[in-house]
Amino acid sequence: MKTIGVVDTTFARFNMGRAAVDEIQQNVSAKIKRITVPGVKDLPVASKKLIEEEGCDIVIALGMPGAKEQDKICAHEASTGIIQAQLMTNIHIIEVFVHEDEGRDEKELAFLMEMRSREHALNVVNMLFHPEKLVKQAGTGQRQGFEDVGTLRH
Ligand code: RDL
Ligand code: RDL
Ligand code: RDL
Repeated sequence: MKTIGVVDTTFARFNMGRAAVDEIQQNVSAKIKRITVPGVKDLPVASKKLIEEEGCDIVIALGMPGAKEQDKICAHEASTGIIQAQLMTNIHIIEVFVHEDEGRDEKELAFLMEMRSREHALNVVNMLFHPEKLVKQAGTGQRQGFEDVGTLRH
């Protein structure tokens, strides 16, 4: 059986990991290893440990960069680390970031955090079990959370 790693943060203002686990369980039967770390900068090593020590075949790493300038820098550093962990392990770590200032208000932010977590969880399921489904979506302007933007030419 394939194993999917799920790592999220206590910094986030919505339980992104729970949404991702729920979406995975609704779509596929896989083993899930879930952990939670304090913030986005802790996601890279947590993901790498899920891969190397827990045998995960893919990982979904979820977090919420805050709205301040130092949070944006922190998020960029976290992203760089997540990419490095992928290159070191040759395993995908799907990064699900929702910036706190992407929502107009708390209601929209919560909606976005839930929907982006779920839509990327589905991407993870498809990457692992149905990669041909992503090829079918090539060039279609998919977005996670808000509306897809669509293709330029049919
Ligand atoms: O290793 C402990 C912390 O440094 C780590 O958890 C950081 O990711 C925490 N953190 C910040 O220090 C910060 O300035 C976070 C943010 N901003 C942020 O915007 N989002 C986070 N963590 O998830
Ligand atoms: O690992 C899953 C995603 O984080 C990853 O696919 C990103 O490349 C998706 N992405 C963004 O998160 C973003 O803020 C993309 C863009 N911007 C972008 O401008 N173009 C992309 N992806 O192809
Ligand atoms: O065009 C509006 C948004 O798509 C754009 O602002 C994106 O950069 C928003 N975004 C992120 O900032 C991010 O860190 C997205 C993702 N991750 C993502 O994974 N998928 C998105 N947008 O559709």
